[in-house]
Amino acid sequence: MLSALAAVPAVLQTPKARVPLQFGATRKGRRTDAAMARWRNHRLGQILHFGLYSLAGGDWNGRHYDYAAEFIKESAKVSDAEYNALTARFQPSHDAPARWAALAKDMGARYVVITTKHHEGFCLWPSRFTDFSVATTPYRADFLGEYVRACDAAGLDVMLYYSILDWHHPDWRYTLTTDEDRAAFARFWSYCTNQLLELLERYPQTKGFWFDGPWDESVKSHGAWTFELEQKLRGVNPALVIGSRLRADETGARHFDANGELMGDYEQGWERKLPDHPLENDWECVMTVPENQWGYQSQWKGHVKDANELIEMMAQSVAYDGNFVLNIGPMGDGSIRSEEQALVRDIGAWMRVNGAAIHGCGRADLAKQDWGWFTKSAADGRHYAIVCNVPVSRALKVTLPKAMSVAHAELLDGKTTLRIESISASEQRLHLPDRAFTRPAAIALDLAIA
Ligand code: JFZ
Repeated sequence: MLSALAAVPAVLQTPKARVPLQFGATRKGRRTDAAMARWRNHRLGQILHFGLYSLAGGDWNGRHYDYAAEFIKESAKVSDAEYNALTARFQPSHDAPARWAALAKDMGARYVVITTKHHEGFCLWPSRFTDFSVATTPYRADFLGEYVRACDAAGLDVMLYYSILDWHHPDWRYTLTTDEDRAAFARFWSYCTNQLLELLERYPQTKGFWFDGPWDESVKSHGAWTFELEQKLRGVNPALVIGSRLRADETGARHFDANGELMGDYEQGWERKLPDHPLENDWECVMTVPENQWGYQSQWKGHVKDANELIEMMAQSVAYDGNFVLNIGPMGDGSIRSEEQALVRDIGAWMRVNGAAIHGCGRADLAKQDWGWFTKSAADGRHYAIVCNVPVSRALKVTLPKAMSVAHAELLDGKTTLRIESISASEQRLHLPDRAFTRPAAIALDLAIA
């Protein structure tokens, strides 16, 4: 049966019927322009969740709520009036934006994503379209603007996170069942459109939008609107990088249209997980440190990742052609907990020595080895090995295609040249120095092709 099918020439096999779509993907394959290449080469980013929830840290009226702390309004069933009263306490220190930018820079991040408005609806910029913003808090100034300027000064690209889902706006709907719902939601969509255009006008250096919260029936049933919104933003700045999470098509398919094609510039569904093979599309993973914190959470729950684990996730992301973005949840006063500062410092120290194996690198098209990951520089084709599991023997077994071999191997840390031992036509051993490795080791490789 199988062989009979295989004998039919491909052109005679009935292709899967394509769904005709007006609001599906606008492009096949990756974007090839300079702005997208720049985003792709960043490879390491930082995402910040900051809002009124950062003041609560998962605590409400003497009780602690373990769930993701930015959901406190829902978890603790806080009334609108009580929640809105948090604005009276919103007064982060004025040097927070500069400190945060320095922290991202320190980590070796090349771009940052910041929550301009999370599900709670509170805006970090003084929006013309709502009073529920930083303008009506004791802070008063444009917090977002100060952060964007600080990032500019530090040479970091800024992407703006914007939640469509909005627990504060009276016209937000989860479902649209009545004409009144539909009219309200149309007003709500104009509100979002106005705010996004306002953000672009205020912060023209914005490199892209990171949309969130578009998963409810109300948005899904308006695939056309998500299409039009994306087009409108690209009309203002065609270089914008916009992930797949905003989009639905007219059939309600999200991220990928009904024909399986990616909508938007990169796969934005890699949330706290990584793919197990290189992807054809651009993609980005966003990762939390504990299990329950995007926004500041006073009590971390579950497994808390350490620097080595995060460095390995970053290496895997690069090896599989994606970007890795680490989340930080500053406290309401703008300070950052010591555990996160330590992680950032440790990752940064590693990046300063080994960053060449990450920035501007991607998949190497070499078989995965037991000790870690191969990456390859897009600029000069140089290969790197990132060793996350150092063998007790200190001997790395390297198996390459028969015609290929390692001609030179040098640790990025210490510039030590490694002794190379040939085992067979396809196998070599790279001998690491006999010292303790407390972090993954990155090795620059020169490959020879026979
Ligand atoms: C969303 C938000 O609800 C959350 O607060 C945070 O901002 C995060 C970055 O995004 O949470 C999600 C969204 C999508 C998935 C999981 C959590 N997902 O696709 O698995």
